[in-house]
Amino acid sequence: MEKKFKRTTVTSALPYANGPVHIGHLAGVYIPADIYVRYLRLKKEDVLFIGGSDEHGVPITLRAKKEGVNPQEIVDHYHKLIKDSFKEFGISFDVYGRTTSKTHQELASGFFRKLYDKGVFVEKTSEQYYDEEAHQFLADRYITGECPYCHSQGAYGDQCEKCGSSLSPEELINPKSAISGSKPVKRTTTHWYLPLDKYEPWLSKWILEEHKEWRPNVYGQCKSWIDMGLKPRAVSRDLDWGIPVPVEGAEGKVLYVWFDAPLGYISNTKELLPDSWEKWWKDPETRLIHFIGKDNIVFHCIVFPTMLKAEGSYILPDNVPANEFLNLEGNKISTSRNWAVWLNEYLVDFPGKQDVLRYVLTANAPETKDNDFTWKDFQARNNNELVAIYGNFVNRAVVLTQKYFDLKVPELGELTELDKQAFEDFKDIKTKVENLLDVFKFRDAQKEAMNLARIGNKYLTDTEPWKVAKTDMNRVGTILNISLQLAANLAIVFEPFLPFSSAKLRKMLNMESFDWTELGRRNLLETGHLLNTPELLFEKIEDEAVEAQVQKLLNEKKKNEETNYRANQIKETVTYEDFTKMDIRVGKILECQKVPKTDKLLQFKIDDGLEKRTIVSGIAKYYKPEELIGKQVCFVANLAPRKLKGIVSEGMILSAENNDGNLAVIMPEREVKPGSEVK
Ligand code: B3M
Ligand code: ZN
Repeated sequence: MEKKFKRTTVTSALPYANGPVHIGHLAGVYIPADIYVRYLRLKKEDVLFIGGSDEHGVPITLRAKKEGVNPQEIVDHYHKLIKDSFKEFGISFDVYGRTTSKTHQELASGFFRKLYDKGVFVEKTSEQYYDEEAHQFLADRYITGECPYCHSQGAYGDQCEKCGSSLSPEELINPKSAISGSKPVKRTTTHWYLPLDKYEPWLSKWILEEHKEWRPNVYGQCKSWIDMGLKPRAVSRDLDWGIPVPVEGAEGKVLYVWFDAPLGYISNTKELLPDSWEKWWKDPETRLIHFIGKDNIVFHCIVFPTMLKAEGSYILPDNVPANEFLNLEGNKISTSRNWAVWLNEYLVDFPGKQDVLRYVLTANAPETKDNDFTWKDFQARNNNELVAIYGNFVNRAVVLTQKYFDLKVPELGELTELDKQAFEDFKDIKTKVENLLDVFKFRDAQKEAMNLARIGNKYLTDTEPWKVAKTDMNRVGTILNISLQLAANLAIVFEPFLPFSSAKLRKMLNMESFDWTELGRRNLLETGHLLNTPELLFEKIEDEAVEAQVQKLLNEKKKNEETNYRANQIKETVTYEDFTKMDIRVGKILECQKVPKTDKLLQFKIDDGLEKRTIVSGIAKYYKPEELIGKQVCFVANLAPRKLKGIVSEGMILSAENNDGNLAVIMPEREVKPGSEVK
């Protein structure tokens, strides 16, 4: 890649300090960012790697409430835990800060004030839910109720976690305050909005025309946001945890967490370099790269750049290599259901095996689509790749050198065709890996590194030095010299990916200095150079170890099912009169089709005995339309009509919900007349 930049600022998303980090975080954000930064450092480029904890936001206050402590205690605890986990996994931040720091409070507050003084914000008064018992406005997350799509209880005002629909608090059926449990009322409140709509022409040009090279998932998401039309976004909230809005009369209001969090990248830089931070953020010759997960794309590609642009003195991101999600054993990783592999627990169960996880997560990185982590794959990649290829090759080369040459690098003699081929095979390794890393293709780049080990392994198998040793020691010397050169190349090329193993290998090879520019060279180790005693780079992972992990997850699943079941307690008693208010009837399904652009909804035409009525139901995941046509079902006939995705639904089809969330539609045991009452 042509070098038009003097330095690179690399940021990785600031995790919320309300829980430990898991493999999804590592795979999605921190490992790719770390590989990239280590690569640039090896190339002796000027780079700064910024991380930190996101310590504001509603999830943190909710957690604090649940545990009966104040938010500061929560973030203090998790900030340390997260920071330590990253360190253990070799995520090589130059700084790992926090958004409750004084530097950050000042910077974020000053940034807001500057936009305010420039007249960037639009001030708007609107009606929002207010909890009269707790005397406070309710953020979207603080309101729960029934999901209008899948009808599960406990959906949040911004999202239903059961069916994944994004919601606004107004859509919830029977909204309740998560703080006091009372029914919220509407009250007016004033907030400041970032007018994204005004910046739309600029955003459209900057992203859609000038950044066509962004990953298709990132570009595509931006395009669809812009195509849908951008709306002003509130950048303040009525909350008591956060950075106070620095405007007179704004008591009780704080900066929206997504306004302050990305500014944390800047304040953490300032924390590290109080005098020279600006060149990392304001010099046009600095390149800015944000590593994030796909759920953060809109904030990093649209909201934050708009803030920076509006402020006027900052550079904008050059690239935002966002990853898709990593699933675990076929299911979405979930903190609340404890469906995750937590880094702190992994380290207890697999001490010293940080590189194995790094390797597997990169080999399986969700770069272009969601991917799945399974313990079987983890074991297979360790045993069949790290141990059998990389480790085995290095071990054979060093052990044979110890055996035949007292750990001294032997002399290179005359070359055979096999030798020349081996040199030929690895001479392009540098260009190959660079071309991939420069465009953020980490899994392919790691594959190339592993290929180098494959080349070495094959070379030793083809040349069989242990047999040649019976007749020709000079020839053995040549073979081992070439093998050791290959091993030295492996130590360099794997450094960004597997830093712990590379350090071990360099120690074994007694390589004091190493440099990316030397990659591909055939004389990294001089003849006569003394190696250290061999050590195994990797060890086999036995079945029992991974079976224990799978069992741990299965136990978790069972616990979840039990809690779900218990959580579904019997509702309050109702009178017979109340019950008779419900008009439940049998209808016959005449037509059924998927509602376009949703994956949950089916639209039905039902013969209700009198006429055809339309009902929309969130069961598309469980039934194909053709399975239901002609069937008789039970439905609530007197439910007030509701609009779902623009279609008026006149009733609700009844189904039973299994522990695992699967639905089964209720059907009469034998055919009855459409319109028959259910009582
Ligand atoms: N804390 C959301 C998340 O952890 C948020 C990222 C902030 S990056 C500035 O997904
Ligand atoms: Zn739902």
